[in-house]
Amino acid sequence: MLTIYSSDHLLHQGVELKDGAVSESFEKPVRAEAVLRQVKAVELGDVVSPTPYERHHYIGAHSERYVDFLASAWDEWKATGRHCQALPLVWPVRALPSKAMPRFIDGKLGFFSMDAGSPINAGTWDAARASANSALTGVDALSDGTRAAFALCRPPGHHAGHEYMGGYCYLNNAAIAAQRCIEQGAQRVVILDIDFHHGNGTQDIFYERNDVLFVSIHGDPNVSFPYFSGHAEERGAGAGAGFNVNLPLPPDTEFAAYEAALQQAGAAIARHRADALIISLGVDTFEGDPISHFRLRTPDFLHIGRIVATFDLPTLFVMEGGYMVDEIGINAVNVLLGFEGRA
Ligand code: SP5
Ligand code: ZN
Repeated sequence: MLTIYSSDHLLHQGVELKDGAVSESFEKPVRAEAVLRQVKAVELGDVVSPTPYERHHYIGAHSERYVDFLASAWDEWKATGRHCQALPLVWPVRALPSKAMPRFIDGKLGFFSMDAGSPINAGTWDAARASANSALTGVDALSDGTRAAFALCRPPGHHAGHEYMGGYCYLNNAAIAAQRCIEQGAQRVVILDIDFHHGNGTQDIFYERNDVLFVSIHGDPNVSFPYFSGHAEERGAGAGAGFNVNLPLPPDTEFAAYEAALQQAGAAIARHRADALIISLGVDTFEGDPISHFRLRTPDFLHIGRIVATFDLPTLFVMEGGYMVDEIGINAVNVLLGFEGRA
């Protein structure tokens, strides 16, 4: 299987507000390096750099003003004399009256975010672009007739919505890839999100569309991030009614219950008769993950890959979360090996 990877991800290294203090983010550079190391160790296949797509390829999944914000946020922040990472501190919650975009960077940061989980620093935009471009390059591989490809994206993308960042995400790599599939002539696409966290951003982007089916298996939002998205009752709206499928599971879910949800996802995917499948591949469902609450084990990831292969569609894997650095490589690559029937 072809892997698309860019070392530009190293340009982004975030902070995280945790237990009342600023610390290193769980979403750190060694994550992608560990996955790349395992890709090479098992000789998964060639590793190539992404094609340098321009920013108009991100529009559609995202709004133009949001992409403009990401591109200029660091310069605007720096122009105020600050050199630390830029974080939002005020948000337009339900009861506040204004829907207008503020002009000042501190206001824009809140306007274009869902949480304080996506800090912006000097290299964030370049890293986010390389990540999205890796997913776009994966779409090209599928268009050329390849059965499957792996976009080793970092930073991740599935919490980023049409007009907001959050949860370590800036550009929604999987959504940008799906949008390109459609623009290249695919009638129907499925995004299956198996990251522990609900892919609220992907849901947001496609909620009123019937061409891209979104299916997500994740921790119940009553008790797990992102808390405000991911309930089973969210089924899509307007033309998209019925084209959003959420399968929340309780804390401590083990593989038996997870597998049942994955088969349920498979049934929904089969009904959509899609031309392509995009997997938001998070491995924070692992039992040892420091921020998540499922109990999958390393061999279970092989089995996930085998089940995804039975969906029998051209498949693009897009890396999302997974924070147990010692195991992220083997768990992520196990999904790919299982898919290829290699283990
Ligand atoms: C892509 C992805 O997986 N994003 C996840 C974002 C999660 N952000 C919330 C993290 C909350 C961390 N809580 C720390 C608990 C430590 N025991
Ligand atoms: Zn996650």
